Order: sequence, then structure tokens, then C-alpha cells
Amino acid sequence: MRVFLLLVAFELSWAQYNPNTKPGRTSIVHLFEWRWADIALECERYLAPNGFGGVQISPPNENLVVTNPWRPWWERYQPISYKLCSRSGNENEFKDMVTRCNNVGVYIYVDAVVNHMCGAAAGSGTHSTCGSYFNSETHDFPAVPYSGWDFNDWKCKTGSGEIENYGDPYQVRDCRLVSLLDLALEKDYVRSKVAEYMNHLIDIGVAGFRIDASKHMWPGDMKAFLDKLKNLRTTWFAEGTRPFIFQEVIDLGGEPIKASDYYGNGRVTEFKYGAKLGTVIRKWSGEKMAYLKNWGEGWGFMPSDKAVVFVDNHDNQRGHGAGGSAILTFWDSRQYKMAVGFMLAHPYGFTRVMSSFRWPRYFENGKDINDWVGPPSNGDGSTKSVTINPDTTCGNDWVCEHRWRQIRNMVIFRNVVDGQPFTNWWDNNSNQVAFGRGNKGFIVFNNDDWNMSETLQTGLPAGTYCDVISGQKEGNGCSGIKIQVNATATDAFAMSALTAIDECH
Ligand code: AAO
Repeated sequence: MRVFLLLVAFELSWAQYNPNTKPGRTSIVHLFEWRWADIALECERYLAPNGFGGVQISPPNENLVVTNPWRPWWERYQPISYKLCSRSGNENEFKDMVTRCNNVGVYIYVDAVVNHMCGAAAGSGTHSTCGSYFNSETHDFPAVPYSGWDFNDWKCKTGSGEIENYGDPYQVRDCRLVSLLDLALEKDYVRSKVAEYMNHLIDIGVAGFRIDASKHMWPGDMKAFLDKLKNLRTTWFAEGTRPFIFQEVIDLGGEPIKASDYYGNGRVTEFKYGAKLGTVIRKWSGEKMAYLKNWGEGWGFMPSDKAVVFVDNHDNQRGHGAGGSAILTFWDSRQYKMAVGFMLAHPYGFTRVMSSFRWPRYFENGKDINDWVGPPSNGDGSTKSVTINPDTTCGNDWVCEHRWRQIRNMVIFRNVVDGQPFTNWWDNNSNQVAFGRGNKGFIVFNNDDWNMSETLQTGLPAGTYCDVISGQKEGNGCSGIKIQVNATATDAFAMSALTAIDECH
């Protein structure tokens, strides 16, 4: 009997590392600031047919409306209540999105902001996305409800009430992050309210959560509310499926709080990944692609089965969060495609693709003074819809990196090579590298300033293959480069900066 109980507990605690994506779907995409109506359409018309496993959405709950004079994207990280009501849409639109995406096998991952409510200086009134009243001075959020008792102010020991030093784990967990009112998650009442919000989303049919600002919560407090979560809806998921949990913890080293402190709760964001990959592809600090041979744990990253990886995120693509100027984004499109291609070809971690909006980036003294600019919006502040151009790119200033041919095809490549080993590494001791994934795929990168002409061992069965970077398989042919793989080796010459080979026959 005892053994049986232990086994059950073991399985339950492991399940939240599983992204819950459908078999053969291995990546999710962050559709940053998209409206629910647009996400529903995108699931049906693009994500499902192209093998995407899911979507990370922006926080769906009611938030502070900030107008100074325009609305910043970051207002969504200042909760006012857990009503499903935001610039992306209302509860009905949210439910419609979840149902339609789930029905085509693309699952929804919610960005859950549960460490805090709005900023201390937000004031009082009903300037919130659903019009709920709040008062940040008295810490009153009647639409939850939370009151003064539910915040950590008494616990924080800094003079300012703010996190002043990331070297002190108590400050980081008990004080305010950039003045955001810090919830007392040691209280069962607060844990229950958070769990109630997340369970409401599970009831609607979501598959998991990104937990915002996890570094600023005690791992044990998080475990307490995570343990209260229900299993996923059996309409779409197998009986007993736990929600996928990935925690936003920025650990670039050098602080006492480690990503590993959070492994017990689920996966963790690996911020070293994008910072290092950007440095390598930019060839900064003497880095070169040849050094990527032992990419992954060999670079000091967390265990692969704990990691969620990405080249950039909504913070560090605009100088928020961490990673610095090495982070590659859509603004550096050629290098960005190479980085995302490398990430998707390499077996390490669970991969998340970024999908952004364009903003009027403007640097003053090395800082983008428009880092706050919100999503493409109409005069009344409502978010613009994502229009689709005849050439399948997006309009209205939505960048849609996930629709870039090279990125979309590499999402498919990752699905094709899923479970295959990392094989046949080759490098020129500089910035030309290649590797295979068993007998299913092979990829070549040329980030040197000179052409490449090599004969490489691919591990692929002999035959004709389509390069999925320059084109793809179309009918019985390739729209891009066609590559002949011989019985033992193949000529990899005259290839573009990034070349992937995939089965096409
Ligand atoms: C806004 C205004 C504030 C105002 C506040 C309240 O900008 O001036 O006080 O409202 O009125 C987002 C925006 C914030 C915004 C907030 C609320 O980014 O600008 O504040 O919404 O509207 C830390 C956290 C991490 C967080 C990141 C931005 O640890 O959790 O800051 N990310 C999430 C979200 C993010 C959101 C929030 C959290 C809040 O993704 O969108 O904020 O819900 C160090 C620490 C990191 C720390 C960074 C930045 O990083 O390690 O933990 O991240 O500092 O403070 C080197 C180091 C690296 C270091 C980095 C930067 O790279 O190696 O470790 O330098 O110093």
C-alpha cells in the first residue's frame, strides 16, 4: 500500500514538466499581445496545419489601464482582478479561443501574474480593463477581493519597501518588484484565490501556465497553490493530466536565487540560452559557432528536461528583464533566423518561438526610450487585429516571426526529428557548423564571411532532399535548393547561411 501511494505522488509531481502538447508537436509560440479572436483564427488557419503545439498568451486577467498618454504593453503585468477581461478580449472571446485552438490540437498556455497586483502609485478608481474599482494606497481590490492583510508590506525589511538588492533572497521574495504590491502568498487565503483563478482557466481548457516573476515568490508558497490545481479537462486531455508549469526565473548566475530552487514546481525559463546564443552568433567575446558542439548542459545550463528555451522574450527584446544587448531579435533578422534555426534543430530544452509587434525603436544613450510602446492600436486604445497579407506575412505592424518561412519550417523540422539523437557534428573551427538528428534531419550553418564547400557525413538515407531554409517540399519537388544525399556523404557547398535538410520524398 505504501509503495502504491509513493508511486502516485511521484507521477503527479512529474507530470507538470510535460508540456502536454500533442504527440509530434514540439514547440509553442508566444503570440505577444494578440487578441483572442486573432489567436483562434491563427490556430485554425496556420498553427495547427504547421505543427505548432501551443500558444503562450499575454495575461488574460483584468489589469490597470495606464495612459501616459498612450497605453504601454506592460500595463498587463499590473493585475486589478482575476476577471478574464483585457485588451485581448473578454471571457466569451477567451473561451471561444481555447475551444477552437484545442479542437485543432493547439493548446493554450496562460501567462499567470500572481506574485503581485498593480503598482503602489496606481491610485484609486476604476481605470482598469473591466472597470473594477481598486485603491492601491489602501491595497483594496474588492473584485478579488484582496485587502491590506493580503500583502507583504509588513514582511519586507528594506527602507523603501522595494527590492533594493538581488543578493538578498528575502528582499527578492518579500519586497516589491518595481513598486508592484506584493501578495502574501504565505496566507492560505491568497493561495486559494490564486488557485481559484488558475482553476477557472483549467475549467475553460488551458493546458498550462507561465508563472510570471516566480523568482519573487518562495518556491514553497508556489508549491502550495500549484498543489491546489485541478487536472486538465478530459474533453481534450487524458484523464489525470497535470497542467504544464514553467516558471519565469532569471538566473544568469551571480545571484543567490538559482533556477534549481524551482525545479520541484515545474520547468524553468533558461535565460542563459538566449544570452549565450546571441553572443555566439554575433561573434562577441571571442565566441564562435564551433564552440556550440557541447551546447546545452555543457554550457552550464539547467538539465534539458527542466528547461524552457527561447532566443528572445517580450522583455529582453526591448531591454527589459535580462540578457543585455547580446539578445537577438527580429530587428536583426538574418542572425535571428540562424539563432532560432539552431535552437529548433538542437535537442536541448522545450522550445518557445517569439512572435512580436513592431514599435518605433529609438535609442538614446544606448537605451530604447520607446521600450514601453504597446501593441498596434487604434485611436481609442483598442488593439488592432492581425491582418494577413497575400504573401502570408502579417500586416498592421505585427511581425509574425513564426510565419517567417525559415522559422516555420524549422518548427516542422523539430517535429520530424523529435526523439532522434544529436549526431554527426562537424565544424571548421570557426563559424561553419553542421549536425544531424539521427537519420531524420541534418542542418548546416555558415556564419563565416566566406563560402563553404565541404563533403559531410549526414546520417541520412541516400536520396533527394529539400532544403527547408531556402524553400520547402512542394508536390514532388523542392521550391528551394534540392540536395542529393549519397550513400555515405553529401556535398554541402554553396549553401546559404543556414541550411536544413529534411526528408522530402
Ligand atoms: C512598470 C514600470 C516601472 C513601475 C511599475 C509599477 O516600468 O517603472 O515601477 O510599472 O508602476 C513588466 C515591465 C516593467 C513594468 C511591469 C509592471 O518589464 O517595466 O513596470 O511590467 O507594469 C526582473 C524580474 C522579472 C521581470 C523583469 C522585467 O525578476 O520577473 O524584472 N519579468 C516579468 C515579466 C515582465 C513584467 C514583470 C515580471 C512584472 O516578464 O514583463 O514587468 O510582472 C536582474 C535580475 C532579474 C530582474 C532584472 C530586471 O537581471 O536578475 O531578476 O528581472 O534585473 O530588473 C544582468 C544580470 C541580470 C540582471 C540584469 C539587469 O544581465 O546578469 O541578472 O543585468 O540588471
